[in-house]
Amino acid sequence: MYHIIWHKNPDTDAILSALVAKEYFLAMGMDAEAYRLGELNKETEYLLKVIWVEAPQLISSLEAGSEVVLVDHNARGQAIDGLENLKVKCIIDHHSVESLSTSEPIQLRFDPVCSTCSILFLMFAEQDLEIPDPVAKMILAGILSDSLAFRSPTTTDEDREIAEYLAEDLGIDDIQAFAKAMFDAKSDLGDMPIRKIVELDYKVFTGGAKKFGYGVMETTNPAYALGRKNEIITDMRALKEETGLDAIFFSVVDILQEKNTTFVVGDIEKAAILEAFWAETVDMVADLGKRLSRKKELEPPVRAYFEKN
Ligand SMILES: [Mn+2]
Repeated sequence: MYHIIWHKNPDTDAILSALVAKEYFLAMGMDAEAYRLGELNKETEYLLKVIWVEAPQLISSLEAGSEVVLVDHNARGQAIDGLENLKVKCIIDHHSVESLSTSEPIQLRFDPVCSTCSILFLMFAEQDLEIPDPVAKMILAGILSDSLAFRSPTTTDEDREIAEYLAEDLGIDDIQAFAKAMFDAKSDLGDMPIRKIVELDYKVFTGGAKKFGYGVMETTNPAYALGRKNEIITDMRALKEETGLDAIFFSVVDILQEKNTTFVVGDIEKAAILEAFWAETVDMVADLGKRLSRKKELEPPVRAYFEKN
């Protein structure tokens, strides 16, 4: 039985791609179940409600020797604890590969598309499998979420074609309106505790000998984060200290205006931001212009900086 799991701090694409992968493996005649390793974000919660899909069972670990499929990640640091005791059977992902070693031959499916959901669409299509409506909706939502409705430079023509094909099939006339409702759900944070905000979409990376955390808040309401700037910065410093990081970053990405405002907590971060993006920090804030994608535009220059410094 395949246990399909995603990374820690999962985003919508991670969760939906796990649910879609489960349907794929079931359609292929295998036994599969999707599991969740953490809490759902507001966008995903909204989508599961709209699509009428149940959230997967919450787990924190799996029995040693369990067969697992990793979706939307491949780095050990982002995977479930105890991965070394599990049997990885398959990885379906669209992120860069830092290092990958397995003791047994496995199935790998990587494509440089905007979302893992796009890859799963291709897998369904290649096998001539029918895609039920809820699955089509999950794939569409995964694409729109990861690509910020085609605004992110990670978007390829293929992603756009898949999304348009699915939307037409589902009778969704206005893709942007469908996406806007998702983004608004994601932006509605209320009085969420500050640590949850910092870790909303947060990953830890390695550059040379340095470890850095990078959180992103994609939102249609940037004023919310800017209004809680001091609290967020205080908590980023605490998180950096608690987890022994060399640096920590947090970008507020205004989806609709396509604008990146990044919080800069100290001198190391300030130097990194200056050299990686040629951006000055004023009052602990740097304007990173139209950079929307952590994967393509934010993390690589910062990693390159730390590889040299
Ligand atoms: Mn993804």
